[in-house]
Amino acid sequence: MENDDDDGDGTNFSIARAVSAGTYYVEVKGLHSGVTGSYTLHARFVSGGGGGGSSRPDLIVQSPSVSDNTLTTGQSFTLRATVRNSGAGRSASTTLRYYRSSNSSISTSDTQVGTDSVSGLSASGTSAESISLTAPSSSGTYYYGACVASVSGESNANNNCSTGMRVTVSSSTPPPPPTGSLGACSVGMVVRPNQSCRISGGEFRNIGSGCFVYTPFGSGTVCTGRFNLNGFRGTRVGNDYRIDAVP
Ligand SMILES: [Ca+2]
Ligand SMILES: [Ca+2]
Repeated sequence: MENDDDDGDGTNFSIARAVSAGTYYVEVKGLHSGVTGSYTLHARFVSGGGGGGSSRPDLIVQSPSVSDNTLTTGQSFTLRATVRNSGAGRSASTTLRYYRSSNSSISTSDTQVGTDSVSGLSASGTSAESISLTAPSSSGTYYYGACVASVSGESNANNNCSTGMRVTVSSSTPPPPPTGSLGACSVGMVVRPNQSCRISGGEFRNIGSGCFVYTPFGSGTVCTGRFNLNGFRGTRVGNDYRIDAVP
């Protein structure tokens, strides 16, 4: 890799070489064959230097993930990513910026949603980062990722963003309407929006827009013209429900 006989002081040699991680050998030979003698070898290692081509840092952002990719508006979730120094030289401390994007490509022109500090990393060093975020207030499809700010001497500053993690955001379910209980359900009873009546095992509740929930069958919503739930029958009239039979 390098050959030298007199760059050092006096009759010494001197070699300075930027190297990547690995094992290297220094061989010492006398200038004239057949001449022997003792020698002392001094070696000094400087990590990071940043000057040589192969000892430069190269930060990348790997393994982005979200704690949940189906969210409701305003829901909290966690975005994680790992910053890795894939170069041969030590990287200085820097900043990780988190972004929300409308497409799967994450760049620094996307909407920034938070930052994190990243400490200096040795070659091949990694730093796991995370941030707690809140889903947007509008439903839709979004992508989340992060970009690490480039550091001094970085060999490639065009690979500093992660891929985007897809997240689907839907409207959060509105809170249940206030109770207007009519007492026990009975034949002929008309249950208007936001009213309910008691039935064995739970209640029948008109939640408006022609839909009801019937808790003995779980929390699902039913929107129908006529229903017959194990003998509990009714008919939709506009947005009201008339009870036709109670088992
Ligand atoms: Ca980089
Ligand atoms: Ca984008």
